[in-house]
Amino acid sequence: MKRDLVFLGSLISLVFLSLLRSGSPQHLAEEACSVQILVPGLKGDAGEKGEKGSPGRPGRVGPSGEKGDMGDRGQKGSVGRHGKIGPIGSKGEKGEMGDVGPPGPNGEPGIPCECSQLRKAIGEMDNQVAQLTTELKFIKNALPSPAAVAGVRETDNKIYLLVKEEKRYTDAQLYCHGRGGNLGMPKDEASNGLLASYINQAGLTRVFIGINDLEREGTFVYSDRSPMQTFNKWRNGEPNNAYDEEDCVEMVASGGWNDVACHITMYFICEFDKENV
Ligand code: GN1
Ligand code: CA
Ligand code: CA
Repeated sequence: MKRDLVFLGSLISLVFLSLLRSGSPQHLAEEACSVQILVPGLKGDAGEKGEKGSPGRPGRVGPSGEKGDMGDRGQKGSVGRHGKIGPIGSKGEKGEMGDVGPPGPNGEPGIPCECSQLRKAIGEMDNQVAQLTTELKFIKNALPSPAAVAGVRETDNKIYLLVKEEKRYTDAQLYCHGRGGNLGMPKDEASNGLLASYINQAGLTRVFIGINDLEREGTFVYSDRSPMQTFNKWRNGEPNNAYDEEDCVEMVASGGWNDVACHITMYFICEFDKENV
């Protein structure tokens, strides 16, 4: 601003001076009056020192300082807040079976079946079983069968059959074997007593039983080839292999055993395992 004023002043001075040189004095005087006070006055003397000004504005922010040394380690903080719940863990092993629960409620009533035919068939079968039972009882206890069967005797696991047909030992054994059994083989006191009773009740004195020493003289075996055990019912003095030809065995009414010739004929007793019948 100040510079602009100085420039304006100088310009006016130049105009004034050029007018002074080119015009007449009279004309000059008129022109000088028309310019008047457009030119500033001369610079005054320096004034007295002013009072101290108010504080200036804050300076600009200086550059960042250098990084200082690391401070001492702070004190341990207080316990933090409870953390978030972690992710779901893996599946555990199968547990043991629990106790049996209480019984459930009763089910809905079933649909009535059309069982009349079934019931009828069952009824008929019941009748047949009853009839057969009666007939079997009759055969067992009253009449001899066409095969001259005089009833049977049973233990828990055996059936004994007295066959009133006179046969040689080997034929008697074949007869029993052909029906799935053997000649009777008393192997203990109980079965021996049962056979003796059977013979007595039939009014007989002797029958073939399944014991022989056909293969080796003096070595008696059962007809199923099983060896003699400690149990035996030899009569006194038996076996004596009389006439040097006695390789088969009979049971007499007392239940005692005697070796006899195999070629003679007599009645015999077969035995059957119940599980094979
Ligand atoms: C004798 O006595 P008896 O017939 O019942 C014999 C038996 C013979 C049998 C041959 C004690 O018996 O050993 O096997 O004849 N008994 C005696 O028929 O010698
Ligand atoms: Ca003999
Ligand atoms: Ca004898």
